[in-house]
Parts: sequence; structure tokens; C-alpha cells
Amino acid sequence: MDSALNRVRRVINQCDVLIEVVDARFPTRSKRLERMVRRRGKKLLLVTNKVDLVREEVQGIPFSAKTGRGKRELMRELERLADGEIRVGVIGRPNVGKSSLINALRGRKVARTSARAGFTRGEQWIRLSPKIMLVDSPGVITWSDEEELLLEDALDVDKARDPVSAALKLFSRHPEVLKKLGLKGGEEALEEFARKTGKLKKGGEPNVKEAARMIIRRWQRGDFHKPKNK
Ligand SMILES: Nc1nc2c(ncn2[C@@H]2O[C@H](COP(=O)(O)OP(=O)(O)OP(=O)(O)O)[C@@H](O)[C@H]2O)c(=O)[nH]1
Ligand SMILES: [Mg+2]
Repeated sequence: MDSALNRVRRVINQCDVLIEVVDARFPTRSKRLERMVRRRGKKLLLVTNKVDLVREEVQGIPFSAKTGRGKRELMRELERLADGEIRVGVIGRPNVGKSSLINALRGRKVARTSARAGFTRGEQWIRLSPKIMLVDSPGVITWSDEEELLLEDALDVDKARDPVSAALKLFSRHPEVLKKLGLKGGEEALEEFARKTGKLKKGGEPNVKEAARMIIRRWQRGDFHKPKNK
């Protein structure tokens, strides 16, 4: 993952202000990124994106690229910091919505987005206003725990080697998922889900790996997060 770190280092060096984006459902800030920003004397703004998927209070500026919430506040912050021309880098883990945030601020689709983690490859500069240049950059992973990455929607399920343990971890942390799926707990939950959804192997055995992938995909899509009355 060192090349990813080098890339973000370059972005931080080139910018005056960094926006650290986190996903409201898994709002883990990256201490390592924050240290890199601080050490270089750059300004850091924390933005919690996808607030449309949660009800809790969040840290930093609450934002939703989907609904446009927080746009005005973030623009105001940036304008305040821009005495001359400033360069602003958008950083954070894969799939938190960095490119979507840029599009929301710009008011049209200038950066490409995708439901798949690890989508943006190179850096892309976008003029936001006469004084503000923004740069989109690939997501940064500074650690490598596959289960965590899957549950944080920072890794594509199809690339996971062991979706089963990630699904079991999900059940133990969020028993409400089992309830919503109408499953009893334990190892058998995946077998039960595979049978229910017709995911069977050739011999008729339940395909637990595919069942795990389906559940994680739904978790990543936010199916279990949607607030009921919003
Ligand atoms: N519900 C909701 N979904 C969002 C929001 N912002 C982005 N998304 C979704 O999150 C997914 C990732 O968005 P991107 O903007 O591509 O994320 P990214 O951080 O640029 O991802 P990488 O380039 O892969 O690092 C897409 O499916 C978006 O539609 C939001 O505010 N609310
Ligand atoms: Mg992107």
C-alpha cells in the first residue's frame, strides 16, 4: 500500500487545505493522514459524508453528496480560507464519496464515481471557483484487515478471499442484520440464507460464500442503514 501513501503524500504537498472525508456509517478518521497533514502545516477540514444514511450526530461538517446537505457550509469554510488562490485536496478511504462530494460542490458531474471501492485512479484537478482548485484522488488504505475493509465498504466484495468471516463478524457486531433478514444466529445463518435465496452448489449444498457476498453487498449498499422516517 506504499504507493497509495506516496500518492496521498503528493496530494497533501501540492495543496493548502485538505478535506478528509469519512463515511457517516463508519466514521473512522485516519490518524496517519491527519498527522501527515498537520506535520506539513496544512489546514484540515473534516467532512462526514452520507449523513442521509444515519440519524446520529456526526463529527465535522455533516454532508450528503446525495441530498446536497452541507454544501453551503463547506463552501463558506473554503471561501473563508481562500485569501489568494487555494488548492484543496479531497482525501479519505476508498468509497467514502470523495468524487461525489466534488460533483456536489461543483454542481455537475465532473469527477467519475462508482459504487465500487477503489474507483478513482489518478489525480484530477477541478476548478471550483476563481479562487479554489480542487483535486480528486484515489482512496487511501493504510491498513489491511480484509474483514474491516469489507464492512467499511472500502473493498469490493468480489475481491475478498474470505467473505464468510466478514459476514460472521457483521452478525456478531450488528445482530439487527440477522433480524432484518429473518435469520437465526450462528454459523448456520449463512446456510439458511443460501437456502432461502436459492444459492446452492451443484450438489444442492448451500453456497455459503455466495450468501455471505450477497449480505455484505447489501450492507455496503446501505440497505440496513436507511433511517425509517427520514
Ligand atoms: N447514500 C449516499 N451515497 C453516497 C453519497 N456520496 C456518495 N455516495 C455513494 O458512494 C459510492 C462511492 O462514491 P464515490 O464518490 O465514487 O467515492 P470515492 O470516495 O470517490 O471512491 P474511490 O474513488 O473509489 O476512492 C457511490 O455509490 C456513491 O453513489 C451520499 O452522500 N449518500
Ligand atoms: Mg473517487
